[in-house]
Amino acid sequence: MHSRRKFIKQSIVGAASLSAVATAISCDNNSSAAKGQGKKPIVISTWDFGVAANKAAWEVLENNGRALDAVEQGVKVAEADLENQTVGKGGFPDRDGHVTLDACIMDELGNCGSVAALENIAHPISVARLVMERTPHVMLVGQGAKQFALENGFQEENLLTEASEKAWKEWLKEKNYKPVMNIENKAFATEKLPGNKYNHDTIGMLALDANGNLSGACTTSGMAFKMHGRVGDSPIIGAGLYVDNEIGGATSTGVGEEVIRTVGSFLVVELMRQGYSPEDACKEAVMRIVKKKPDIAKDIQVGFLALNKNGEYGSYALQDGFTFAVCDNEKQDLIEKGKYHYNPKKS
Ligand code: SD4
Repeated sequence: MHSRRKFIKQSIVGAASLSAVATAISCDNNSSAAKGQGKKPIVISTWDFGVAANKAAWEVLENNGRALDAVEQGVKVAEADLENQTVGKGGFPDRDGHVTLDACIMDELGNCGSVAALENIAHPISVARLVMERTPHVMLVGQGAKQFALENGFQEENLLTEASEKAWKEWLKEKNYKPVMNIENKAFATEKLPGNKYNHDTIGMLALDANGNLSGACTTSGMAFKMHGRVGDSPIIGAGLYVDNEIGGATSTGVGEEVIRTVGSFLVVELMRQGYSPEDACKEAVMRIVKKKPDIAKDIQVGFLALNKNGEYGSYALQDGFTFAVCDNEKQDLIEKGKYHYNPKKS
């Protein structure tokens, strides 16, 4: 790894109706939002906490490891982070007080595995990988997923931390279920939403390894205080994650119901197959949501992140505030503010 001197670079990119302010925080003085694209290996992941996750993935990638191992190791960092209250252990519970986790993983051969509404198991992504590798199925849910995890050596543990229990008890006082936009981006949340209630967040990660193979992983505790049994887009192959080793991969974050309705990540990959750049493909997927549900689109966040077979990446979100982290040979701590977003309130 090269020197970790940090700098902040801001560039204004003019783009007619779109807000186009790119902010990059990087260890590389020469990097910019565009430079370094097209390199391999590379790993990208959603939100600021992607930086720490990318580091773990990078350790695998820089040692010529497989993208599949990289994404599993990477997102496990977010799953283990108790301060992260929307992924893995420490996640917010549903409205009945259960922490239920969703995750999926997909490799370069089109193999995939998934778990949904999994309770008491700290690393759902690793269970999802075992579903892929050790069963004839793609998806296990609820009790069945837990039984499978226990049979395969995972330990049962309490995932509800004191902090998340406290937040849930606070929420019970009003029982107001309204997703807050960009709650994952702490700077944005602190500035724009003082006293906010964290209520949604996911890590989606895509990696291209030195051999040119792609894999992806996605893991979350889903919407905070959701109905018991609710499953979002994150564990659903094609919605929260999709990888086609000939073309590229995509993942999503935000209000999962809208992503499921449009089969968002599959759509992004198929658009890249048609020649769209990663960013344009993400934009088209976001606009599909806007076209179908303009009223809902005003009040929610959905962000897509995509990486193509050439190592080029891009994102597009419904609202301002989406960020993602990038790590390759040139930049290891990069956080990019999603450059482009649709802002329904302004149109
Ligand atoms: C879900 N998509 O469960 C997830 C939540 C999320 O940023 O991504 N929040 O719907």
